[in-house]
Amino acid sequence: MKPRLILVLGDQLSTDISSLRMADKERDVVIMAEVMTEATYVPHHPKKIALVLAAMRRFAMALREDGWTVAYSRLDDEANTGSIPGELVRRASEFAVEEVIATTPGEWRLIAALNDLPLVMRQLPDDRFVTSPKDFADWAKGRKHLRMEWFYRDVRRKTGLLMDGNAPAGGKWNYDNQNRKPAPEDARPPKPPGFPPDAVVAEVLDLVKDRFAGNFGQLHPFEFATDREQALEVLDHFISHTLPSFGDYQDAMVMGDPWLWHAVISPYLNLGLLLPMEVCLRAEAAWRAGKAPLNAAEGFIRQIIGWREYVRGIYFFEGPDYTSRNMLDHSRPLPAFFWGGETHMHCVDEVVGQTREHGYAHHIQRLMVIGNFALLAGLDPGEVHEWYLSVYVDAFEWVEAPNTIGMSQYADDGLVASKPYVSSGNYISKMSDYCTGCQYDVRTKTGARACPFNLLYWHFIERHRDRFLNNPRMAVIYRSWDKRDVGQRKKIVDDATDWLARLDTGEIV
Ligand code: FAD
Ligand code: DLZ
Ligand code: SF4
Repeated sequence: MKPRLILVLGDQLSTDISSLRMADKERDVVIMAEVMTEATYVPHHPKKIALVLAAMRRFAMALREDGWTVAYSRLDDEANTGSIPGELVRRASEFAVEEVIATTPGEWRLIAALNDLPLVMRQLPDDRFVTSPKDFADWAKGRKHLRMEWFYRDVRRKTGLLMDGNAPAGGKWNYDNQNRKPAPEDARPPKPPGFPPDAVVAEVLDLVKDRFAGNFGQLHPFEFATDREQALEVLDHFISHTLPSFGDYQDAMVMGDPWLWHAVISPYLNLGLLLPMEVCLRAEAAWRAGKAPLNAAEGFIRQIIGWREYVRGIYFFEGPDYTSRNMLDHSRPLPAFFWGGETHMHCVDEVVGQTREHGYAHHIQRLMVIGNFALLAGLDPGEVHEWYLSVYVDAFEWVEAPNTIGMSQYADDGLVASKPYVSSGNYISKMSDYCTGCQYDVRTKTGARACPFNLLYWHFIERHRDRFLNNPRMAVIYRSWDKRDVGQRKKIVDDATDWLARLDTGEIV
């Protein structure tokens, strides 16, 4: 029998993936390829490229040790054609293969490229998730609103996670109202474990340094886990030391501490080194053993079987045009400070700086600092989407796009978010220590020292009046704004307009 090619992509590093399950160790050839098209479709953070390539190399080594034949293309191999389809065609000829078995990629671009190949191609479902795109489509059918909360409750029932019979554990589905505390001043959250580079990782780091030195982002120090064993160590550490406070301080932001009480497992989940159900079962077991409170376990599990599954459902349900949506008609280009240029806004500077250093920011930093600014300032959502896809080590389009286009930028007209995630500086001041030492004053509402978030918030509210006035969750905001003195309102909007004009001329703002 002729061999078949078994494709394993850089974010499909699970031994139980559907393509490998269908394969025959004696007959088939596993193909893995480091290629320039994947390394350059956006200017990825160097840590992200290094993480993906190092984890791919380790995974290939483990497969070989397990008896598989692996055709592995390194980025600098002379014969490397530079793309996944190119490598499939090249290897098909090398091994006299006519058929390719793949697990469906997590991006429309690559799904289409595989379908265009002059080879027999079988794309199997990626069943490493708790729900399938079909489950989501069935759930969505006939619903007016596709709200995450209702989806999440169905997944709780389906999986039995945090269920006592038919009822949610503790009597409530969601404990989010307990999860909004700022960090205590003397907090010392335990740092997640780091892994100093061994020879495999060091070689990849040299390659990335040579080829991608111009990309935004700091390559060293590199301490991410690059195989399942190390990823499990990160998970163990989180469950034992960090989960108990995860719920309480989930939304907190602190200067100089990027990780706080977060799990920092999204890169490993998204590469396939960890699986969503195992992670959730660990959190539930910690709660049932009395080692973590319910608000922490529920908050964590909701992020994974709620948000993570839901955004994947949205991505595949909405189709390839989702990333070009722009319902608010925003078109301002990304300011230079997104790529490390100077800004006087201390919060933005801090989160961009941390992103440059680590390729990581937690959810509230992404949503309520960077995303909030982008939405208030009317930045082009397509550019914002490409930025998020580039700069975070966990960024793959199926998860990044609905979070950016939908949740953060409201560019899908409220499909994901029931109201835009915008706030004045007050929210950032309450949840972080960023305003200390900022050149702007968060308590000042107009004038040169006014916090730009304060100005832009009302500019946003005013310029989108027609769209949001009748949104039930926004009505109270318009009522309070409209009660203000006309002159005061005009002054705020004029100051915001001036600030945006200065931003547009490239002045440091
Ligand atoms: P924790 O806070 O410890 O949460 C645990 C896990 O829950 C995460 O590892 C992640 O797998 C999951 N999770 C939490 N929130 C979400 C969410 N909104 N969507 C999907 N999964 C979630 N997450 C990505 O994995 N990749 C992305 O490219 C990405 N882009 C984002 C862009 C924007 C604008 C926003 C607002 C959020 C984005 N997120 C993305 C979601 C979230 O910010 C990250 O999952 C989280 O910060 C990862 O860090 P952690 O592992 O420490 O998460
Ligand atoms: C992100 C990424 C990078 C940087 N490099 C590779 C690569 O060289 N080879 C590969 O197979 N995958 C890579 N990836 C991950 C893919 O971009 C990812 O599989 C698709 O975006 C689908 O999610
Ligand atoms: Fe950010 Fe405004 Fe606070 Fe400065 S004052 S850190 S711009 S919220």
